[in-house]
Amino acid sequence: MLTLYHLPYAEGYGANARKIAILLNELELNWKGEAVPRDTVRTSPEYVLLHPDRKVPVLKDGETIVIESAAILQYLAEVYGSGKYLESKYDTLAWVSLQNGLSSAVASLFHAEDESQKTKAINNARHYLGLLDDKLASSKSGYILDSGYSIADIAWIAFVDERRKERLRLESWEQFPNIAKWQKKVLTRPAVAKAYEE
Ligand SMILES: N[C@@H](CCC(=O)N[C@@H](CS)C(=O)NCC(=O)O)C(=O)O
Repeated sequence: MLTLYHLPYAEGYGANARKIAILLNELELNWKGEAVPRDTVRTSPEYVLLHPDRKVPVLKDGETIVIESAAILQYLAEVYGSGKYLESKYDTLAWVSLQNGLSSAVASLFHAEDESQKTKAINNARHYLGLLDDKLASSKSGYILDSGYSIADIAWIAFVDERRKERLRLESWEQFPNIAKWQKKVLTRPAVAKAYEE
């Protein structure tokens, strides 16, 4: 049984934990979620032993603890998927890594203290969305990598949602037409839909 530590639903399940829930569902693994209150994540002396930067997600697999969403996605794809969803390995990992740019921009937006910092963060986030949109424009599979659906799609889809659309002051995802088309395709996958219900 695998355990995914995440923030409680009421505090926002969290895009990073959702990435892992999607992949656990895609791989049809036997797993359970364990909600950790934000206070515990931030202050408990035990939690810092799990994750030195006091973040979720954390995956527990028997005695093995894996932290950081990118590492967890790779771990699951390699250990339980025999490389499934990690076909063009280094290109896939590059796009998982590029997604961090969007995560950082969204985090700076959250912490922005004035309008100028907000604008800077929004422009930075849009820059990363632009990279994704351009990449999708030339995709042969309709997913990020020409080789097909991968953990890169999973990393990005978790951040392409209503909440972030509003924060980034986008009227619609159609402002990035290739992202909008890709979003519809990815959201129809049962494993993805299920991770939004959990
Ligand atoms: N680089 C980390 C980022 C994880 C992260 O930012 N998690 C947020 C929730 S999505 C968190 O743990 N926040 C704890 C807090 O707000 O104290 C990853 O990719 O896993």
